[in-house]
Formats: sequence, structure tokens, C-alpha cells
Amino acid sequence: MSLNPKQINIISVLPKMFAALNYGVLGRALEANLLTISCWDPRGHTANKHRNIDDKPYGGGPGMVMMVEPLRKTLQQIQKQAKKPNWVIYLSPQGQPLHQRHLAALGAKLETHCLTFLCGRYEGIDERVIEGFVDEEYSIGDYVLSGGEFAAMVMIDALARLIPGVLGDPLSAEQDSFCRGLLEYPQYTRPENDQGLQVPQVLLSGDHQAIARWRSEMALKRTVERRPDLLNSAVLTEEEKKTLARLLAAGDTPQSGLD
Ligand code: 4FV
Repeated sequence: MSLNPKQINIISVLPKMFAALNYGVLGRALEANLLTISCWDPRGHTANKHRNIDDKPYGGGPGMVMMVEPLRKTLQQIQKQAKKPNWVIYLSPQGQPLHQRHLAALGAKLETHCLTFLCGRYEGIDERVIEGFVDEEYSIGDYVLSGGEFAAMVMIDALARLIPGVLGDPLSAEQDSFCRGLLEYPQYTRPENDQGLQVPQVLLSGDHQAIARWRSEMALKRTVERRPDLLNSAVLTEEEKKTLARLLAAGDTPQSGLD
């Protein structure tokens, strides 16, 4: 139980979608009060009796745009009750592509700020909200969703894994793909032989140094084959640099994306 839980706020007109966060690793972290997640519906901050939160776009065009006032009032309400300064994140295709390094930085930010995820719907939100209140804008991919809610859940799930105590074994987060800029090595579990498909013998050897070498080589090989673009920013040990040079010299892997 934490006396200083990390605070996350979500602004969305569909708060019920976030029930999905009550399961698995994230659900257990909430139960342990390692973090708190509060949902805020802008419909509760509209001035008109029809509780409208969107309107037609100036200049014409399809769809609707989320209005400034309900979002501004919701953000002000959040800040009024927050115990820490608010850091506002907006999800949209116009945002910077989300990477693990951003999540690491936001995990650190949670020490001094609460994070508020602003989820758009329709054609998006009035630009004046972004200019006046949004600190960072992220995209989870070059495609268009029907709302920012799933994107916010992706970010919150990936972020929560980095909070101390959320994962049973802190090594899990460190060994995940992308943490040092490499893809993760292949994983196996029982049985040792499944319909003739054998688990690599080194993993059964009990030789932890040999296993570590194998896993490092597999991570490098998989990264060179599938995501050579990651290698430019990967943090490699001297041993890994030698392994990488050997893999590339073997010439059986693509070299695009490398300096
Ligand atoms: C999105 C993305 C995304 C665009 C219009 C919400 C939707 C609607 N968010 N990464 N890709 N958002 O498609 O973050 O308002």
C-alpha cells in the first residue's frame, strides 16, 4: 500500500470504457494504491441544458469538434483538487509518435506531477485547448481511431508497468523490448518438446552465462532482422557490439537503417 500513489486523470465522454484498466497488472496496482486513476466527463461541465460538448467546425467540413469551455472547466476542476501540478497529455494522430523513452520520462514525471490524459472524440478538440492547456501530444500510430480512449489506455498500461512495485519482478520491465533499444529474445516454456519442436538446449543447460549470451545474441539478431532502425539508438555493451559486428559480417541479415 503506497502513501504517495501516482495520480492519473482521464478526461473522456466515455468513462465506462476505462473499466478495462481494473484487470491484470494494472488492476492489482490500483488495488494496492500504487496509483490512482480518476475519470472526468466534460459533460458534467457544460453550460447548456443539452449538455453539448461538441459543435460544428468553423470553415465547414464533416463531423464535429469538441468545444473549449467544457474541456477548460474540466481541466480547471482537476487542477483545483490535484495535490501536485498537472501535466496534460493529448492523444491524436498529430502527436509525436510514442516510444518507450517517452514512457520512461513520464514515469519520472509522475514523481512530481499528476498526469491528465485528454481523450478527443469526433474530429478532435478545439485548437485553443491544445495551445492553452496541453503539455505534450502523442500518437500511438499512423492511423485514425474513433476516439483517444484506447490510445490513453495503451499509454497508461505501458506507463504503469514502470511504476516501482507494479510488476512482481522489476527485471521484467528492464528486459522488455525497447528498454535498451533492442527487441526481446524468444521465450519458451513447458513442454521441452512440442510435436517435435524442441526448446533450445542452452535454455535447459542451467549455464546462466551461456543463457545470457544466447539471449543477448537472439535479441540482437531479431532486432537486426526486424527493426534495424532501432540499432542507431540502442545502448549496447562492448560484448553486444562485438556480437552485432559478427552478425552483420555474417551478411545474412538486412543492413538498412544502420549508419
Ligand atoms: C489517435 C492516434 C487517434 C483521432 C480523432 C480521436 C482519434 C478522434 N490518438 N493516436 N492515432 N485519435 O486516432 O492517438 O478524436
